[in-house]
Amino acid sequence: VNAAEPIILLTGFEPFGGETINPSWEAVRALHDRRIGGHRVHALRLPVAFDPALAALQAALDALRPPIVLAVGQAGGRAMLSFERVAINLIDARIPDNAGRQPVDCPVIAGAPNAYFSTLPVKAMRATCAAAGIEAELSQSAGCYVCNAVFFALLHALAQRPGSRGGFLHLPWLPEQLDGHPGEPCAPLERVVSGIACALQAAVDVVDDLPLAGGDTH
Ligand code: PCA
Repeated sequence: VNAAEPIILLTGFEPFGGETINPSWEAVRALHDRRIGGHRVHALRLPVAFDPALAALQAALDALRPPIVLAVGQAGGRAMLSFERVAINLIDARIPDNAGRQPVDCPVIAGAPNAYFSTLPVKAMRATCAAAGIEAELSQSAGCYVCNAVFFALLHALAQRPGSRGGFLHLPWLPEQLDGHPGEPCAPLERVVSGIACALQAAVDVVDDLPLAGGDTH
């Protein structure tokens, strides 16, 4: 690790649920090695499997010591980039993971807190995307499948590393996935890649999030 050029760890997932691609990996791999705000982006592909994903994430945190981590996943049906605010210590898998495991109602990490908030500035990230013409929203739930588990394990690990911050971004389908999901919303790859770059720039620039109103009323 070159201490003069800190790493932004940017994770995406392999395909799951019958898809042949995952927009998160397609987008983050396009940013591998990019320099953003004095940091170098390292893209990592995670399996959609509970234990292997957490192990791969932990290994990368140990090896790269990234001060900023953004994990990215697919959330088919969402209409725009969706910055997650909350990770919960709960797994309730509606479908088996890619290793065939389907845990129901168990903790991500036994004995850990019930929840963590994103430590990346979700409102500043959304505002930076909006200024570039890229629609994004905030989300209060990352679900209770592998994405939430990775988000939770990330924030639990970073809680022990002062100065390191982490967040999660869910993505809509890519246009080429709509054959199997007619009529659902999608976002083109170039827009998603630009949005992630904007979000990472905001994550570097902003430590205390902007006091912009942004919560849902329901
Ligand atoms: N989306 C799933 C897991 C992997 C992914 O890309 C989720 O939202 O949990």
